[in-house]
Amino acid sequence: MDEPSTGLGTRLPPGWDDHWSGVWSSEQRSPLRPALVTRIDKGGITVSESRGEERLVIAAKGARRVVVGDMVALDADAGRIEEILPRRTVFERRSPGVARDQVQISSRPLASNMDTVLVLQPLERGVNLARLARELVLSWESGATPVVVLTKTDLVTAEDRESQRAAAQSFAPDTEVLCVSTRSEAGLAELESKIDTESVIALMGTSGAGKSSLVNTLAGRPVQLTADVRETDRKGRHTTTAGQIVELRDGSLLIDTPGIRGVGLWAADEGFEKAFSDLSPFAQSCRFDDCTHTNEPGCGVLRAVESGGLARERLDVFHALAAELDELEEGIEVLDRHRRRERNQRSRRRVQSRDSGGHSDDDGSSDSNED
Ligand SMILES: Nc1nc2c(ncn2[C@@H]2O[C@H](COP(=O)(O)OP(=O)(O)OP(=O)(O)O)[C@@H](O)[C@H]2O)c(=O)[nH]1
Ligand SMILES: [Mg+2]
Ligand SMILES: [Zn+2]
Repeated sequence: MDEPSTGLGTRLPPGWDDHWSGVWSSEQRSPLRPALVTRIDKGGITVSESRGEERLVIAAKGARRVVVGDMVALDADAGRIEEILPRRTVFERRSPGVARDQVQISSRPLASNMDTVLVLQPLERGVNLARLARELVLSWESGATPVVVLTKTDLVTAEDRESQRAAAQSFAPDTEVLCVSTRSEAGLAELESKIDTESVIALMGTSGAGKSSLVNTLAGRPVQLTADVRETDRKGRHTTTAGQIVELRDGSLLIDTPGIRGVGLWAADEGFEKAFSDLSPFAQSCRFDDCTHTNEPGCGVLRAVESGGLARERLDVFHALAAELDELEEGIEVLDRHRRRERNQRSRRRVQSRDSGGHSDDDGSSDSNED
């Protein structure tokens, strides 16, 4: 079937849908071709212009920050990515570590265009509700829809499973909670029915949650997840695989990027609101608009806790994550001030060096894409 709106014919990248057709036809991109970024590692950037086909390409200057999951416009003859199409969802992580003598906090894209995030928690260890809340904030903030997957149901009693499911559900408002076992295959059909064949999914979950087992099952073959490579690489080699896309047996695509699993909170306003939407009806009756639900008089949320309408533990997790986000925002403000100061100093230096006849380089704010 030909697509008259885009004139691209039938050879289209995996994951291509009406959304991308619309984006593509909104601007004249011919003679460029669309492609999906399926892998990034030290060997280069791999893209797919059509299911089953892959090739190594390079990126033009404006497309250097390409991530796995990006839909791009490719100069097919030159083998060069010219443009990253606007991301519909994106995982960002704050760049960790210390640069020079300053704490550096900035965001960096990790993976893009996921539709669904499977948030895995192992039943046999007991659902970690605080962790679940955090992972849901991150999922919502990316723009994708989370689905909570409680794993290894074969290791717990039905009673245990149901009470944990209920607890998880109470920490996952507006979110589906499923129980699965890759061992007994319970719940797998239901999970697969939630995933569209053309959709892109990502996984989150602590070590041992069952991510590899689930991916192997959904892919129908053994898959080497990216983190597994790192773990077994004991020869001191620095593996720089940033991620890959794995095709699952139903045709959907799985983004496998180790960074997503260890991602920290990053300025998550909307994600935070969505992950705690169960508190908003109570908060609506708070006396003060800027109530923090800590000790304010007339607080509707505290009233709900007292009357048993809201679990104390739920509010505690809310406060812990809110405090973390506040701290992060303060850090960003400090950094902004620092950056402004640095920039001013730099332009002063530049003026000085021009005065003394020396050459000046440009801003050089290189956003490197490596760890
Ligand atoms: N009984 C049972 N064991 C499971 C199930 N799923 C996974 N396991 C076991 O749980 C352990 C951890 O599973 P993995 O799939 O390796 O977990 P992971 O999330 O990939 O862990 P990392 O790679 O460390 O991040 C393994 O020993 C699996 O065999 C299940 O449904 N039932
Ligand atoms: Mg694993
Ligand atoms: Zn309040």
